[in-house]
Amino acid sequence: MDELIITAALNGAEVTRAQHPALPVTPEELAVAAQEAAQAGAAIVHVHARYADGTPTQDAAVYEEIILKIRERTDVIVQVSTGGAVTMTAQERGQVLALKPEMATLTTGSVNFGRDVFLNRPDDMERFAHMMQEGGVKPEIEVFDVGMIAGAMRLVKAGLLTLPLHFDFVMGVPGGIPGELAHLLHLVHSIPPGCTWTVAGIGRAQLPLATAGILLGGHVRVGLEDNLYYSKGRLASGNVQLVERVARLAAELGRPVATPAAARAMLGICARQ
Ligand code: KMH
Ligand code: ZN
Repeated sequence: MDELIITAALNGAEVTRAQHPALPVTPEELAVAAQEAAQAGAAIVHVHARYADGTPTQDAAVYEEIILKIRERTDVIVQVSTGGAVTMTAQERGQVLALKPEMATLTTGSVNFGRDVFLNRPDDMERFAHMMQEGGVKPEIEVFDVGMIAGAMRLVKAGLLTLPLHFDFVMGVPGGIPGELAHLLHLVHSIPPGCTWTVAGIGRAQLPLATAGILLGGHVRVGLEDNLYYSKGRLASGNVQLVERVARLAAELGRPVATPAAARAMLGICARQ
């Protein structure tokens, strides 16, 4: 099996400081969090920009500051979000792609998201995919339900995405695919040969699905965006604790953890300055 790529989803757009006091929000906090996550074994950090008061934003200037500050500290892969927050328009969400980041998320379908709707119209997905293709940005296909794999394949057919793709199975969002092992197996068997995948279990699904991801030859995403708890009723101390647990599990299960350089090679990413 390939080395294990751990992604740390550091903050998300919807989680608040009130829910977790260690949530990184400012560019400086995100840079420190990225460095610590990388030291704990993360090869990728998935980041959402926020204004200083915690409000989510897709403002390219804020993302640029985050990326520059992370770059001063670590060579971890910085993956920005085109998903943004459920309250944002697609126009807002796409602003970050002007930076031509080395990696960005792309959700290939719409899904209920708790009491909200995470809307991804075909025109917007096509526009994001086109911008990523033009900018040499490696997409990570966010799959919140199984039909989104077919959504990605439509973009491949349209010439807007290129195989092999890298998928992230986000499992356990209320409204999306439940975080159960049987569903993970179905997702894994539904992607084309040669593609890579990672799994992000939401809430209590995080630990069992991370373990399954390690065993099945996939990769793993953990972090405060997806899960605030270390165990039932006990908040995680922060992103590092969640990353460290995956690195420990991987060591026990015989999967070495990938460095950022190894992850870039596996995913076909060219490092940016
Ligand atoms: N905040 C969610 C609505 C992504 O980063 O691309 C979307 C999300 C996915 O977090
Ligand atoms: Zn996200």
